[in-house]
Amino acid sequence: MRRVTRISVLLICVIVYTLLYMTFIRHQESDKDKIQRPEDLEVLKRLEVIEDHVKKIAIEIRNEEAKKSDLLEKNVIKVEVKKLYPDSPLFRLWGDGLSEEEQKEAKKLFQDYGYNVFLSNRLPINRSIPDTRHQKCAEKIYPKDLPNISVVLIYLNEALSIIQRAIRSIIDRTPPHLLKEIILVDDYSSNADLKSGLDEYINLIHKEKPGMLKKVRHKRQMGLAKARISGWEAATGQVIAILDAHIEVHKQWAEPLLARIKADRTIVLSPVFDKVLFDTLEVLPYQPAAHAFDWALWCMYESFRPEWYTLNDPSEPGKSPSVMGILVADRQFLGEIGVLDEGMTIYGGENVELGIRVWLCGGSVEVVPCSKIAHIERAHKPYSPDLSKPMIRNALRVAEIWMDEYKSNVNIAWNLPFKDHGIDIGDVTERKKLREKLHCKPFKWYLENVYPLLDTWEDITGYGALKNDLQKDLCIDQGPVPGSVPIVYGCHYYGPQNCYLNRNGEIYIGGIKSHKYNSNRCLMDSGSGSTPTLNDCKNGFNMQWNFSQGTSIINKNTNRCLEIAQGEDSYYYLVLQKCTGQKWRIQHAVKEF
Ligand SMILES: *[C@@H]1O[C@H](CO)[C@@H](O)[C@H](O)[C@H]1NC(C)=O
Ligand SMILES: *[C@@H]1O[C@H](CO)[C@@H](O)[C@H](O)[C@H]1NC(C)=O
Ligand SMILES: *[C@@H]1O[C@H](CO)[C@@H](O)[C@H](O)[C@H]1NC(C)=O
Ligand SMILES: [Mn+2]
Repeated sequence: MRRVTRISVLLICVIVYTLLYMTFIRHQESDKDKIQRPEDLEVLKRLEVIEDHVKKIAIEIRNEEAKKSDLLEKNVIKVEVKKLYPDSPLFRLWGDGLSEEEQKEAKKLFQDYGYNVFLSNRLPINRSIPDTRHQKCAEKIYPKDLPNISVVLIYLNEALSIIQRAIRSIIDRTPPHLLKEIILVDDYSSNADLKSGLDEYINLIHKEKPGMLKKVRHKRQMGLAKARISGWEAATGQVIAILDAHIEVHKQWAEPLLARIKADRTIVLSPVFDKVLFDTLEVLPYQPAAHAFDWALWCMYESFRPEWYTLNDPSEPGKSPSVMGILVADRQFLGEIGVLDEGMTIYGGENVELGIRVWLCGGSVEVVPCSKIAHIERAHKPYSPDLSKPMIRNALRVAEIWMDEYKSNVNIAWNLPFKDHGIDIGDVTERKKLREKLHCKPFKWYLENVYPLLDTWEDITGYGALKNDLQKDLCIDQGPVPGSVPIVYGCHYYGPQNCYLNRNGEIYIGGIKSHKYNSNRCLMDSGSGSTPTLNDCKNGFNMQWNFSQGTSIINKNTNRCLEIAQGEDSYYYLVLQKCTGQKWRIQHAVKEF
């Protein structure tokens, strides 16, 4: 490719990327560390392909330039080094020219940490990162007499150089008179270099800033929520920032946060994260967005409320339903409203709990666009490989304490029984007492005033697997994706077989969306042929069915029944036909319907 064409391809990629990204932040669901829902993975995958493409072209251009000058200098051609791990995500875009020994070392470190420690160890601890803020941010003037801040860094088996870089960036990019201390909370890491290596670094920093760093080490692993609480307990500044340790703060990150809290001590804040790629450690800017969640309590990005867009100033703070995990608050105010829920285990849910509690008990939550933090998105995480178990437990706990008559939406989202899910959520009496003591508002207020985009699911009457009495090991399934033909298939009870009934007589197949701006896929009788189809519930017709537990499923317009029939190949097929009296049952009934 000639250079000019290449650059135009690069430009087009960047534009497509931006467009996709804008769709993505509306629908995306991750906290930077949390798992994506399948529908978001699709967009994410597309984004990644384009991102890779852009990076490859950029690397090609760079390599060619480098090669040229190399050849001019030495007048020789370098011998190609064998790539030992062509399939490892670490070496997709990075690692050219490393010796076999170096590749082995890099691979080992990557397996241990989930990001490129080999490269991190070779980059300057005080590397500069691009200023990715909106241009208006640089023009803002903040008061001189801001409250001081304690910064808490939480970690579990983090690489030493990554923690050093976090510390260095905080010291270099926070005005010295505002930085009270940095508290390192170690949730029982086992890696050796964090022991003596970190202490040496602390001594080095203390020559320049005596007493700046404090270490809190857990004697056993206590999980994210408790680690954050330990940091809060150790802090003495007026404001506390609780951050991950795989971050670098950007220029002027603290001032906009401190100014906001000086103006109103009841606001809990989040900076905007930029993404640091786990392989090249390059910084990819993210646009500001609100932090929110679905009914499974997975985090996701969300648009701000309409008022924020009316302001037409992307540097202004925007109200947010919750935080993704990183949080900044008045230290005493955070204490008054109960810091974090100590009853949360391992990972997940604690950030949503905080968001709901702050809003219901007298405060509010904002995302501050002029405060930016670069955050490494790991390829894999240090806490348990399957996070859904602790996630379900913590989500049920949040529901029980805070969600009143809406609490069973969490059961619906995780396909648990409506009552008696049998999962131990720990003791919630203390947290319920706290809610009473603080005179917190009902959850309905939160849904109406803070997060009206969340669908209340009040019309759902049944959910789970939908089975025909004739073949109880077969379940209705959304069928091959993409596609719109539901099938019957051996029951496995995962997402594709999750069905939902609502009061209108609609039947969603293959999942339910948490947000009003998304629509579900409804079972439809097109009126001709014998094949049932799935269609957007907002666009279809013949989507209402007469069905209650243990009866036939009859289309209210065509009067045909949804039934199963055995084909010549002896497999069962899902068909629409004249009713023969087949009966269906759905796994969980919300109440008698
Ligand atoms: C990093 O630190 C070194 C040594 O103190 C210094 O010479 C250099 O200018 C610093 N680089 C940046 C980007 O601040
Ligand atoms: C920081 O804030 C604390 C708590 O208000 C105060 O006691 C202390 O004097 C402040 N420290 C500095 C260095 O300003
Ligand atoms: C639904 O079916 C039941 C019997 O199965 C019948 O009594 C009822 O009238 C039907 N309702 C509608 C709206 O078709
Ligand atoms: Mn993180």
